[in-house]
Amino acid sequence: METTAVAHGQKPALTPERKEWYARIATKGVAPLWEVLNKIIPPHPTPDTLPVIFRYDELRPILMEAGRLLTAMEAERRVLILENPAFRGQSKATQSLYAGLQLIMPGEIAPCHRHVACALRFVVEGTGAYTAVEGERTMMHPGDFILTPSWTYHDHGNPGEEPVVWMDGLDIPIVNTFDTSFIERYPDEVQPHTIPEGDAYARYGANLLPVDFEATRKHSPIFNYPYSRTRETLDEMFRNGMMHPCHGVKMRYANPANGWYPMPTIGAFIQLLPKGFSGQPYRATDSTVYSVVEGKGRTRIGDETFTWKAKDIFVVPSWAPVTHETDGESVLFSFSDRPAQKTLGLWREEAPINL
Ligand code: GTQ
Repeated sequence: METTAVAHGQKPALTPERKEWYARIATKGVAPLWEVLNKIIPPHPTPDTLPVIFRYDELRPILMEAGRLLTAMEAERRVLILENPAFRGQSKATQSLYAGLQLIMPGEIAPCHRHVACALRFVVEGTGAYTAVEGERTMMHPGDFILTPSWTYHDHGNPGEEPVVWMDGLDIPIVNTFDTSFIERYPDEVQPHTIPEGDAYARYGANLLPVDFEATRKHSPIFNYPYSRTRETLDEMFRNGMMHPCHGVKMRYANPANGWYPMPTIGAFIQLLPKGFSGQPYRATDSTVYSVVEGKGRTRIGDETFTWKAKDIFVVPSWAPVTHETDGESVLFSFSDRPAQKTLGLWREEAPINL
């Protein structure tokens, strides 16, 4: 038999004899690992996810047209899916996460349902709408971070006077990877409003827990993390000198019952970048969706630079070097599958990158 000396990690040469054998065994439904080993187990992540920016100035008029085209009731959810160009038609912002921009017009409701996929909402524009989760309503304000945990009944409504828009983040691709998706419609359009507004936040959001509380669920008992509180924290941490060379002042949203992320599959973050910030490059294995809350700046992702302003949304793929710069003081919200990766022992980061 003919053999050739090959460097470790190189594919064996494709001889006519081998080629003939590969073709023959393919008919039996098997394939040689050595032809694909480097592709399926690459030396570092080679994500299909592409860096991309969605400019709100371009999307807002389209979203408002959708507001005239059909009702929230007809649509069930009136959402523009933010498609990663690498996954056209697959409803993915990254390999593992879905993102969308949802609109609810004054007087509308989006009917009640529950699904295995969990959702987060990050409010982009408008006030006067609410989300209800398991009997409690919360009014939505720009910058609020709201949870819809797995299999919890939820509906949205807008008794106010302005259109309200938020970014949805769901773990749909993760749930579908496991083939574990279910959805159930509530018998009525709106679920009964049985718990006073603000109850969850009062109960779990003040560094107190009810005396007999036990953390039996996988998600946070808080379902609205209001921007007013988050923003104060960022300011105070900045005044107190918190400053990471890559991230500025960066905090993660926490589940107060166990210190972990708010939901088991999706983690969320908020960071303040001061005026004139020029960060060091950073990378991590969790592809991340960013929503610009305030300010103006630029983010370099791999070899590309994206200029952003408030309400824009951009995507950073796994392991791509990312560097932020600002013109004015800026705040970035972001979400990723980091808790899922950490739970499975997969997550890695490099900060700053040793180039
Ligand atoms: O608000 O329940 O963007 O079920 C996609 C699926 C939002 C929602 C989405 C959903 C929802």
